[in-house]
Amino acid sequence: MKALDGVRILDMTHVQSGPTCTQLLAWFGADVIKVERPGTGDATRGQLRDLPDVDSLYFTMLNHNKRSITLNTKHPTGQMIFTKLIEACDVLVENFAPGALDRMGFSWERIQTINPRMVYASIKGFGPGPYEECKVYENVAQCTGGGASTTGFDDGPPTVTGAQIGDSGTGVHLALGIVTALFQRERSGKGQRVVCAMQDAVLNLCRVKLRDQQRLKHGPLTEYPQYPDGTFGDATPRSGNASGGGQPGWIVKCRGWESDPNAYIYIITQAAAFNNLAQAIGRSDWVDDPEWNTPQARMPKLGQMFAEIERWTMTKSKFEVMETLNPLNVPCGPVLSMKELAKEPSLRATGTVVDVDHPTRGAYLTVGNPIKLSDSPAEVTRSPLLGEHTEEILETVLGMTPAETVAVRSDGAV
Ligand code: CAO
Repeated sequence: MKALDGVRILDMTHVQSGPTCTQLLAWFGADVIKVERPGTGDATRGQLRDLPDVDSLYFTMLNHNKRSITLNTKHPTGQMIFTKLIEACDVLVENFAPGALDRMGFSWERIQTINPRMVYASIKGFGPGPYEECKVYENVAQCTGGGASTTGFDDGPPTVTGAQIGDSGTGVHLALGIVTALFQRERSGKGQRVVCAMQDAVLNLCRVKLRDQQRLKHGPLTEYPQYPDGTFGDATPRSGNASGGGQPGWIVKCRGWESDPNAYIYIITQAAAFNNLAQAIGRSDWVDDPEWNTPQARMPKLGQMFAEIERWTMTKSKFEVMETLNPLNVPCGPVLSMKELAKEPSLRATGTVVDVDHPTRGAYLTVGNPIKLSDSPAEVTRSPLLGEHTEEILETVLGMTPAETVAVRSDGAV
């Protein structure tokens, strides 16, 4: 048994943000029916292709464990089928441009009339306000949600991160909204509207930077690399690799950094383990030196402190540093490349990185469910081919006869 067994999702999502959400729900056991436009389907099937005429990795890695039905929801017969699907499902998820579902004729009011138990969940770029009609992609959200203005180095331009906090970050938020609404439905018997704006989700993930905006009024941000010699403006600046928490941290070079772009490690100089760290790097003199042996004394010279630490880390590989410092309770983490992560045995063992077989592309590597439930195992099954389950869904979910499915196909609705 899986946690969401019996929950049926009408998945109108495309690109990355929405599919991330419904993929998680599928891993938890929901029956996810992905509705795609006949002929083309989700645009990502054909984007960033590495192999000709084969669903892209972009698509396959975001649409595991789902079924695909092609359906023209602007065609009258397609709309009749879509109405029946709304009746048969528990959740409708979409991330079209604002108003797209209303333009198809399916407003929230109409959806509630068709199925009062329906949870209707959407991702949009912005919430209500001046930008609510805008179309939004990942990096637009990173810029408008506070990620870009606070990422990078002070003397460089705003920078977006590799982590897809706008798309996948919002998808994860929406998944929580959906299961929360389903939980409430258990008691109220009613569905509800769930909306998550990408700007809001990114800002939520940048919460500590809004914290720093308010701290700025009361003096410089002493853990930022600008302190004590640089200047602070009136907005939270970019903090380079400084830690966002109360314990100073930085990325330092390790042996081989000259040729290996990832020969680095992040080290946090947690106060409780500072003496251990000082001894490990050959600076036992810091332990009794009032210039160094309190967090307050170290604050104005974090640059000098990390330079000293780096002198030591540069003599070791990032894994040797990890092996030395972890037993001393010094939190640290090597900068791992995608190549290293793909080979990491512990991630394979837990199913976080898995091989999946696909009928037209062959085997490929993907990220499995990062959320582990002890009583709801999540095996990863391949993404569906375009319309692979059209007949199956029409017949088993909607109870149509084979003759009726032939008719709706020749009608051009599927
Ligand atoms: N049958 C018939 N029509 C369909 C259909 C189907 N099965 N599926 C989609 N369509 C139609 C939609 O109804 C819409 O038609 P109208 O413009 O006439 O209403 C049209 O296809 C295109 O939808 P769209 O405007 O959402 O697509 P786009 O490529 O222009 O924009 C995106 C893409 C992502 C910018 C936009 O959907 C958006 O802003 N979404 C919300 C924010 C979001 O999730 N962004 C993350 C994207 S991942 O980086």
